Amino acid sequence: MINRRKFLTAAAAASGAALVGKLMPTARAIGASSEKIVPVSTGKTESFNPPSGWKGYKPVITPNGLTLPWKMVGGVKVFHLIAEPVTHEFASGLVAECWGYNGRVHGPTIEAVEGDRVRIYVTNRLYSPTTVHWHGVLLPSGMDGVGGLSQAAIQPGETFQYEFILKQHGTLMYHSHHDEMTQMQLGMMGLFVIHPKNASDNPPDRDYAIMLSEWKVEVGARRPDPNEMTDFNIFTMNARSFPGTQPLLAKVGDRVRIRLGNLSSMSHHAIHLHGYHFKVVETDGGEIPKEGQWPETTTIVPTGSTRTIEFTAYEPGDWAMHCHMLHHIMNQMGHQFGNVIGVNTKELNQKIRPLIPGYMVMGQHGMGDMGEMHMTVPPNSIPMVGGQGQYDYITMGGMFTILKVREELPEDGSDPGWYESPPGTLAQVAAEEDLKRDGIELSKDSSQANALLFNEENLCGVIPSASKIVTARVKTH
Ligand SMILES: [Cu+2]
Repeated sequence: MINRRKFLTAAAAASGAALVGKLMPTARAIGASSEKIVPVSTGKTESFNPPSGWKGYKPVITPNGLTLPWKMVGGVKVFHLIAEPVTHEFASGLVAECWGYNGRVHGPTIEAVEGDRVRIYVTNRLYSPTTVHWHGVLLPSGMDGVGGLSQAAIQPGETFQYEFILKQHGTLMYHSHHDEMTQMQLGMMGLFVIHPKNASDNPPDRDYAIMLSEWKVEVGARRPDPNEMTDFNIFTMNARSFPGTQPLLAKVGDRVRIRLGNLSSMSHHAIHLHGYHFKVVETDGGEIPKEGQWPETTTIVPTGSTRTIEFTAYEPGDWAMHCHMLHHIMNQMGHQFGNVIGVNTKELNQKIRPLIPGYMVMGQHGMGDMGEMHMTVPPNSIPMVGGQGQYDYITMGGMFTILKVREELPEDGSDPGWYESPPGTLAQVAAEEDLKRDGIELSKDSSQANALLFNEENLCGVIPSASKIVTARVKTH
């Protein structure tokens, strides 16, 4: 039986290079690409200060992103989006040829106020037609941006003009609505935040905006593959993968709002925040009445929607915030290897190396090996997991970031560094006298880590006895 994916591959092969070349550039076609090389967008967080005298709202912070500048012309708020190829860095070591807006992937966050009349120019600097759809915004049908249905596509070199009055407030999005599969999987999307008219009444102390998305970037390739349907390998917050994600900062007592939008091709994301209970206060359909909100630690953000969460940051610390779909907190490579957890791979390596010099079977102790061993990764790719934390290697990548809550924060908004746990509040190796007091007896040989046995013997298929797993080390004074 031929599935849809195989069918598409077969169809593309059958119809030949001419069709492929016309429809979309593939990783292989990169060499022949006529795209202009632009500076690499590295996801630096930048703020935009509204023109002086403007008192409309407290601007959002887009970590690793930017708010689109605007100006007032005759009472209209004027924006200019430029659709163009962007060389984008997902995390240090992985750069890809994406499509975005104004030199950014994703596009800058558009911010306005309920009641504003906005005029948004869209210039197409791609070599493909495009349109922009204002996702969730209530507007006239002819401004909705669906190519062919609500308007003609914007041809390369053309500039279109969208104009409408914002009748609502909330966290909305914008994205290409022409050849959606290609253009959105190459990065053409952004957030559209509309503040309420009375936004200055009770703004949160910290207002963050994060777009969730997923990508397929073959190891070593520079072009995200828009044909991918299931096997995505880069999961991003504002188009950055951990350790490339910028931490969110808050001061103890701050009311924090985090706006989450999801325009992944195929996935919903279960965003989980450690250390707090939050409430979902808003979707892209509007505010949720107080009586309808309930406490949560995880919220599903379905693709094509937004969820806004709020909480008060009472507990200082370094708190993880990440997707709870476990393969969404991994980077590239993970799906390429056989499962060798618990297998002594020493002999296997020795047998394969004469054939493939330097070959190494990976993942003997689980996938944490990948980062910890500081293995060299293939050119233009990032390790499957994480980055160095304060205490150990953080064995997550992808859709993972850190909420840093502190009594005091640096004035300039810079990263305060790692959290120092007060005495008595940090998990550590158990002390011998504590074990004794609490009647926990460990057999003599159990102080030998089971992991050591794994290294010395071929344990393939053998399930170690529970007693051998209990402790890896015992702290002695
Ligand atoms: Cu996810």
